[in-house]
Amino acid sequence: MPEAKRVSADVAADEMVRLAQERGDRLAHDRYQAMRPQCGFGQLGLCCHNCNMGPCRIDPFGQGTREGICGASADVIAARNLARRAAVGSAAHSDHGRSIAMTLLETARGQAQGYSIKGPAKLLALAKEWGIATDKRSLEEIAEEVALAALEDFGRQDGGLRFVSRAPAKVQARWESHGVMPRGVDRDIVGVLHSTNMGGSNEPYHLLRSCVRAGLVDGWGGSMVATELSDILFGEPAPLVSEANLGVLKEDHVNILVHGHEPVLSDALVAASQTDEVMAACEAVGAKGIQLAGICCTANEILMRHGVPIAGNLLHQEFALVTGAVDMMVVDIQCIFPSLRAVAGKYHTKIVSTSPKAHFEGFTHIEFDERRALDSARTLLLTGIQNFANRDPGKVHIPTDKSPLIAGFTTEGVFDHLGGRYRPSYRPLNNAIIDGRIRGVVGIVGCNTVKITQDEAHLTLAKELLRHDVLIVQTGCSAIACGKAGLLTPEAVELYAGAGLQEVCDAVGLPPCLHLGACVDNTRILTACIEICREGGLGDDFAELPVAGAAPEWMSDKAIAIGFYVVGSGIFTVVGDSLPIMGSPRVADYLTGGMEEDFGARFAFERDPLKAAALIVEHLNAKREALHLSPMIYEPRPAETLGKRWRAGGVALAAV
Ligand code: NFS
Ligand code: SF4
Repeated sequence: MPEAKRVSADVAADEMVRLAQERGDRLAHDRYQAMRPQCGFGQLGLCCHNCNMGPCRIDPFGQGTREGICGASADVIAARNLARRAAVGSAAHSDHGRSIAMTLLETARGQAQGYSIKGPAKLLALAKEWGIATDKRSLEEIAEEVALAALEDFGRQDGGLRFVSRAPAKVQARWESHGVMPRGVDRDIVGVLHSTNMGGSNEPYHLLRSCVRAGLVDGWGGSMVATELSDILFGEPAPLVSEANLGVLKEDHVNILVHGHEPVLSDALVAASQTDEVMAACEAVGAKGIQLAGICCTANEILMRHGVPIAGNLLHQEFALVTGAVDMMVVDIQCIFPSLRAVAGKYHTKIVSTSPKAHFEGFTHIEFDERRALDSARTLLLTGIQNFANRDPGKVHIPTDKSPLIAGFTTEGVFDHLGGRYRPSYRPLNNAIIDGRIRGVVGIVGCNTVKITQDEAHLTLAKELLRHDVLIVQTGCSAIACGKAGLLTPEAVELYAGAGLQEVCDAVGLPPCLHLGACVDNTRILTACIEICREGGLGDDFAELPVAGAAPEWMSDKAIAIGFYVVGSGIFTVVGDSLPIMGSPRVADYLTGGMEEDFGARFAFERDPLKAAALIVEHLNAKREALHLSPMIYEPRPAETLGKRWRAGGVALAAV
């Protein structure tokens, strides 16, 4: 009998899974097993319920129905479904961006309690970029105008998004010539919903172009607004040390988890948790203090700005509850399982929803109001502290596993390190690529999924690329996966990096995988690529750079939107599970082939992380060759040395 697949590559998760089994808790992987076999029509993208004459489904083998009742083909149905999902993902990131812009506006107007402008340098830089006057004006006056300008891009009808002008001219030219120039965030998302309404667009390539546009308004619109304005409001992240995994929970502390995405709430919770009142309340219930920790992207947000430790990524939301030590989980929006109600029901954990945009049956709803942020945060914390008394010590089981990590890298900050403190520049990075020490830069991002062993694809792909001298940048649940596994530490250099990458990282003390933040911060990868182009020597188009993207365990529609803006911007991207379009060979061929001619890059679908790594290395090599770069200085590190202290024999460390 084949060995049963492990639920997780993470030992702490394993421990929780075993405990959950003993206790009869049903978790996501149990529900996944019960769901199998999953509907093949849905997986292939061949099910349509866009009107009430349906639902219609197309027989992928060409023997049954070949068209919907309205006559829609497999190609149309697959492309139309994909466009809708890209629009949903883009809407999620963009609405998050809108919240940040609104909070910045309220802060500037003195209407938001407890927030202030913590990233003045970023504010001034953005004001300059957007032609907003800064002379003799207060930070608040400037911030008000910047926030209003950002909000304008949501409702803009024409003229193009402000951030589009950041993109290299060749990238913009491709968008123009293929009719996907992003116009306005809300407009282009609504546009997809309109086109995919019954009897709307029925030409697959037109629909696929609208997927690209829906992605672009995310990456160059909503998400970029979220990143830039979060830096202004909450401060620009700087490298800091913290920890990740369930071992960060403390038996003698009130453990409060924040889960979700919008940092507006989590940032206020961090501020409110440091008051004397909160400490006194902890003491009153017999707790030594309060331990805040994060799940999913809100975890990344407060990690990179405050060093708050990470409890885990997507699938850890349930594992954390099985510890019996979580007194409250505060959720806002996105990636939150409604199952938390049932899992928490076996424990004392209080699950509190806070966003006006997301209510959950059975969760306590305490709405968060950013105008009274500190009061709201205080109420939430006191609720959690009170619940400490209800903990059943007999059920408490906290795994000891946790790993140190470094987080808080940004486009502006990271290369300060490479360039030395007084010479912030991308020159050293570009040179390391040009000289053949670093093969290229790859973003490994995205989710967890129950369909494969949690974290395993992220880790295998990362290690395989590191041994090929690839510098890795990370966000989202992928960054958390690597954080839990110790890859976000300088020590990982010796354990996994090839000799060239070792030289570069060792010279400046960088980890080989750089944590750039939450999923909206994938835009930092775009802006880093802009800087690489600007620095010179590696081409002036994203499509020329030896860079790539990967989302080996993707599950969310947000990942589809990200995929489209990354590929649509000219960056080759490998996703694990194929996009749900395989029932249409024409759509699949375009995404994995024809798209390159139009947009400078294509998708690849590859579930095996070693094969995905091979595709990426091959791609980086091809780009290097096209740029006539030097051959790599060192052979790839032998696979059998991974995880062991290693240095290429007899190689002198060259100055970087
Ligand atoms: Ni990104 Fe972050 Fe995680 Fe996936 Fe969900 S938390 S926004 S969508 S699961 S990486
Ligand atoms: Fe069927 Fe066409 Fe209606 Fe879709 S839009 S459900 S294919 S009739």
